[in-house]
Amino acid sequence: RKRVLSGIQPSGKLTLGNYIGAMKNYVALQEEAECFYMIVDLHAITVAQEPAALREQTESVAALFVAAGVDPKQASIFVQSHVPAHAELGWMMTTLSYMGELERMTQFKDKSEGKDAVGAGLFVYPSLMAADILLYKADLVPVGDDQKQHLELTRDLAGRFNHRFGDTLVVPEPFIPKVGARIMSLDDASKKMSKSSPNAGSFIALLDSPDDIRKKISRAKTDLGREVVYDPREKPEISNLLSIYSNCSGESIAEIQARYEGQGYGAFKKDLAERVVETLEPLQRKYAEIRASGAIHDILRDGAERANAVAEQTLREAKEAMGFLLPR
Ligand code: AQP
Repeated sequence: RKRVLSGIQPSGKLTLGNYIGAMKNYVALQEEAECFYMIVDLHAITVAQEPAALREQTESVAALFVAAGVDPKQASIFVQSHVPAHAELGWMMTTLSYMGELERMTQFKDKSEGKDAVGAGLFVYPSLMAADILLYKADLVPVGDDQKQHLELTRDLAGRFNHRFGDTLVVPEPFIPKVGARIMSLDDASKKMSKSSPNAGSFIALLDSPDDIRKKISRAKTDLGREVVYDPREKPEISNLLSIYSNCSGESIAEIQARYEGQGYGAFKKDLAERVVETLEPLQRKYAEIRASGAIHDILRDGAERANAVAEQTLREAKEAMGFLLPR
């Protein structure tokens, strides 16, 4: 069986972008592969987090995984800081990373732009992400398009490690959805939809109420003209809304385009809002049930146990290969 690893930061309210770009594939992969899905709190603190909010969001993201259809019996759901091997191999990967390659990461450039105090954690984020993946010897990593560059670095680091210390780590492949790999912001289609955006109108949170969803979509920016056509270069805003529609309804972009021919943006947006509401309603219902049941702690304990078993083994192999004296 192939092994799959992916993670999401508890750094805000999960968005429709996280769902379409990553979580939908979590569910699709769990039957055929051995899956590890984690809530990456060590990554979240690369940007300042309020402690109470971090704790609440960590639990909330875990419950959202289950609500979205991840089955904790089939897949291991766990919190990154519950598996100490991440921090350890993360440090080892940091020592193998070059400043130059980390400086080229667009996420670092975006998140540090215009700030005068930039945390070092933000800079070495990709080294920790490499450790996350390599600990599980993952074959596949389901992520949105924005993580492609980090995954490329993970592949380079695994190759570098194996070259210097002998074959130890598995070089992973990205698993990126065809439509919706990059859901854009509702107020600016040149930026990805992001949970840490200061403008709540720019994203749809998975737990937004139906009315909020309707409001946000009706206010979403549109391009000049009135034709609903998919053309990311000339009509980036409408194209983004079309790919959200297609992901929620399961129809092809061509089918949707044909339906709204000659109808203008208004009718399209109104229906799109309903498609999003219909997609999120069952998830929200299940989320409320899980939170009320208190089952999440057992799920996370179980997940961490399975994750630790695999991660500790790889860490031991990596330490041995690098020349660490293992305790006897
Ligand atoms: N807009 C998006 N479209 C498609 N996929 C997306 N992902 C994130 N945004 C989109 C995918 O979701 C997974 C989890 O991402 P993350 O929590 O590690 O953080 P991120 O990629 O940095 O996402 P955010 O929402 O923008 O978080 P913040 O604002 O906290 O940095 C990844 O697989 C990602 O590809």
